[in-house]
Amino acid sequence: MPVQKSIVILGLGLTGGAVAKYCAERLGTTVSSVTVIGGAASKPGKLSCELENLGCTVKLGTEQIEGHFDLAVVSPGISEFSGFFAEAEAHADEVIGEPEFAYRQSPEHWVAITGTNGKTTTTSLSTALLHAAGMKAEAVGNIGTIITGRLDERPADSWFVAELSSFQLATTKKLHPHVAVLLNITPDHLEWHKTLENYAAAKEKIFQNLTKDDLAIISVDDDYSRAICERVAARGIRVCELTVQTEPDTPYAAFLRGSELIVRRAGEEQHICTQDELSIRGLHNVENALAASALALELHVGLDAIRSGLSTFKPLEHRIEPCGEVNGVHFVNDSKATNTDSVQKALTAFKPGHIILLLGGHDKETPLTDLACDVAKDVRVAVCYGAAGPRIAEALQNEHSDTLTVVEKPHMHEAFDKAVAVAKSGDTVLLSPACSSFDEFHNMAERGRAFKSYVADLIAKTRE
Ligand code: UMA
Repeated sequence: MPVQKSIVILGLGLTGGAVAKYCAERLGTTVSSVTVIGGAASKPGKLSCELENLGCTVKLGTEQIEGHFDLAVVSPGISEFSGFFAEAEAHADEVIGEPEFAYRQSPEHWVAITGTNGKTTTTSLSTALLHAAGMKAEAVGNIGTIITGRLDERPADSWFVAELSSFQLATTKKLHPHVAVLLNITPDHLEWHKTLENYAAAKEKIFQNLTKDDLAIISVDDDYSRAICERVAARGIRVCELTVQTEPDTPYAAFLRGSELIVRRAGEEQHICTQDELSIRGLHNVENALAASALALELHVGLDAIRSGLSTFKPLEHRIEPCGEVNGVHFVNDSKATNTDSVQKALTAFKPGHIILLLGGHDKETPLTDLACDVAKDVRVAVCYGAAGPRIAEALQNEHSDTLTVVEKPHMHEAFDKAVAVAKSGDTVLLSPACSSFDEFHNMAERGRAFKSYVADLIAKTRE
């Protein structure tokens, strides 16, 4: 008779729902009881009814836990420093997150990818490279597919390519991928982690169980990642240094030489392709492609499959996504750029002096000095809008650039109209807002779709 565990699940979103269903199906075998605590804002709905019908106890509108449990599984949105999380620690023998839970159920064939920016693209691209070689692989995790929800259908020889956020990594203990990637660390999510040090420490956990048989692919282009790279290498783990700024002299490295992408393994160089053979644009995407190639080579994918995957991969929605052309002006949706670092990276994808940039939205109050410096260098007209518009406009004006014009508009639609009015043939109108969208939209996807609808309307009007 297997040991039966009592399980409490915190959060009633995608994660909570999937873990509760998985556990409910095992009631009476490996699970003795399933309790879901929805959180202060949770209300009855379709999911809570479904879980009750499956035999779960569902508590809504509360963060209070009663009784004691063998295991708590906490949704990633719930901060480790919150009272809700503390409740789990007080009422369960062990507290873990969902990727850790899924890993314990099915620990074979995992690779994992984290970083402040680029992790979704790198996860999708890595999966595409494995598919190009005819391998079974699925992109899971923070990308939007709950890992636990895929366990039952997982073929034995299939790889999980897991995008893991800092929230998810913070609650991992045994999770042990064969290849782990860290793309970059820049300030983000401080409301959850409280300090940048905590945020970086959570990301570093992706490497905590790696052994000498595994490969760590780590950027050396920012201070936090470089420090992690040194610590992981000091443990005797094989580390592939990832960079678009230098040429490392380490036996494992993934770097750019001129415009050529090169991955070095055990001292031997593999010439992957040139920058213009990639289907995705911008220097940050070169880094993503290098990371995905290094990961694929470790899993024995051949160079032909890698090259074919890199040249045919389609940009993801809302990430430097081309969405139309009118009178020689190109429109690009980069609504996913919700922090300044993403915008600085997006700017590298376009011709300096020919960019009309839409910036603004909900003000995260992050520093703007570095962003303003790059915008002044590359952008011809910056149209600032929304709640953060005035603060961004002021930061840009403080650059006193002769080549940059700064304009303010109240909302994104007026900002778009202004961008269209000033754009000339050969320019790119780029929505890369550096802010979250909550002042005007529900989320970044709704904002991106709104931008695309403005472009579609403009195209329709020019055809009339
Ligand atoms: N809840 C509370 N209090 C809180 C937070 C959440 O009670 O402070 C409860 C509520 O019941 C709420 C539920 O938890 O309904 C939602 O849980 P959640 O916020 O953890 O979200 P999920 O629906 O489970 O989705 C999560 C990720 N969300 C977050 O990390 C905030 C999704 O990433 C992820 O795709 C999904 O799991 C699958 O792994 C989203 C995200 O914004 C896209 N991620 C951040 C990012 O990419 O920057 C990290």
